[in-house]
Amino acid sequence: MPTHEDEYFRLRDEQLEHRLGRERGLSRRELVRLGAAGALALAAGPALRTATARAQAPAGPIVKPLPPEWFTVLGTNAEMRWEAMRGEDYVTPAAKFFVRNHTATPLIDARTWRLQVFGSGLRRPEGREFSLRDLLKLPSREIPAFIECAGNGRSLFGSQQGTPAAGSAWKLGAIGVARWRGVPLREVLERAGVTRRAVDVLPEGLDATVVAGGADQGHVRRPLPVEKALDDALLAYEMNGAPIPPDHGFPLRLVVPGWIGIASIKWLGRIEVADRPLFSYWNTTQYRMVGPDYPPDAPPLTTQPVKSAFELPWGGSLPAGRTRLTGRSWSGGRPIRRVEVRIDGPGGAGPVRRARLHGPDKEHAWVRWSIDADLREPGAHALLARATDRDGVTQPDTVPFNTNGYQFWAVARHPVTVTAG
Ligand SMILES: Nc1nc2c(c(=O)[nH]1)N[C@H]1C(S)=C(S)[C@@H](COP(=O)(O)O)O[C@H]1N2
Ligand SMILES: [Mo]
Repeated sequence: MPTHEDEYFRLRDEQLEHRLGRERGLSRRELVRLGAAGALALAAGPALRTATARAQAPAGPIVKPLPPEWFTVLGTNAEMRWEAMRGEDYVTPAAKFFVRNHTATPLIDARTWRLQVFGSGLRRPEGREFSLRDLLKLPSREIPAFIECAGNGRSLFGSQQGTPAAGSAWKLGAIGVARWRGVPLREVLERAGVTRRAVDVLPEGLDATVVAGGADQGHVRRPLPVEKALDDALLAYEMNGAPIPPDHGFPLRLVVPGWIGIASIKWLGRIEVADRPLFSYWNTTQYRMVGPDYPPDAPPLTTQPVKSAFELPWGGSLPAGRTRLTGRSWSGGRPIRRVEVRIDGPGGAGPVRRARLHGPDKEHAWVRWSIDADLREPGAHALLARATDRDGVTQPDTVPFNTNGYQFWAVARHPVTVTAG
């Protein structure tokens, strides 16, 4: 019987073969002749045969196809169009999952790749290395969790509150939920000899270093407190039951449930465990609230607030008459307790009605909901959904401005035009 890891590497070979065939215009026959190992060497060149895996230069910032009916491309990022989730099951298929890349997706050879765990918070600071095979032998867990960019909804600071914020102009599609399988970070830290003196854990990506604010900020990395690292952080090697695709962190990404997306470092190469607080561009200059309503030393952002989205095109049209509106709501804290929907039309605000919740309502993921509407008046409408989680946290009508446009969690006014039936 094939072991989990045989299956894993077989799948990877198939994926690689498929992608290389597309990229290089090789036929399946030619690829089979080269063999998976040959195909790998062709992809990577001699460098990959050294013991430490290195990221390879990718063709573009994102490897997977980005069909325009599913995605809006924003620089090196791709936002999911919410209408792509309509009729989908609980999770977002990997093919439809948004991508947020500071630079570009690296192509990494899983066979030579190693994870280095080191630092002053370990019994032996030189630490140890783990291969993917090592990790696959450790106890695994599968959890549903969203990855959501802290800047999701940023453009609504401008369109809804009249105060545009700097950064990628996401609407609400910088989120997806997947089933992530991997090794709890705790298992790896314990095997690496984490001590009681450990304070911060710093995961670092193998993608290119980031030039920002006039300086090279180094590799994408962001410390998290050892408490969260030992609690529910997961070193994920599977997304929705298949190896994580390149764009989402192959061969290994961190998943930090409930926290802003930047915590979930992709393409992990190194994890420092330190006996003192650690800092990077991503927990000092970035990902803190800066604005007139925030103190000058606001703490780094962690848990995501409560939000909702309709599974409809932004600014699309709906025929007048009876229609079923669907959407999803989520919270970085607790599962969702209720969702209230209001429809504002040319004649003013409609009544507030409870949406019906469907299926799973998991912590650190989302819940699906629906509501039947009867749209009578043609013209411009706004669809509003307000979610409340089980801690009683409710989406507000407005949120205080912050210059980087993080965590827009006010009730969104989703624009639609009702056309005469
Ligand atoms: N190594 C690395 N990890 C990263 C990033 C990155 O650019 N490089 N982007 C982060 C940000 S800002 C977000 S929102 C999520 C996006 O994950 P996704 O592309 O799988 O949707 O990955 C995070 N992890
Ligand atoms: Mo992000």
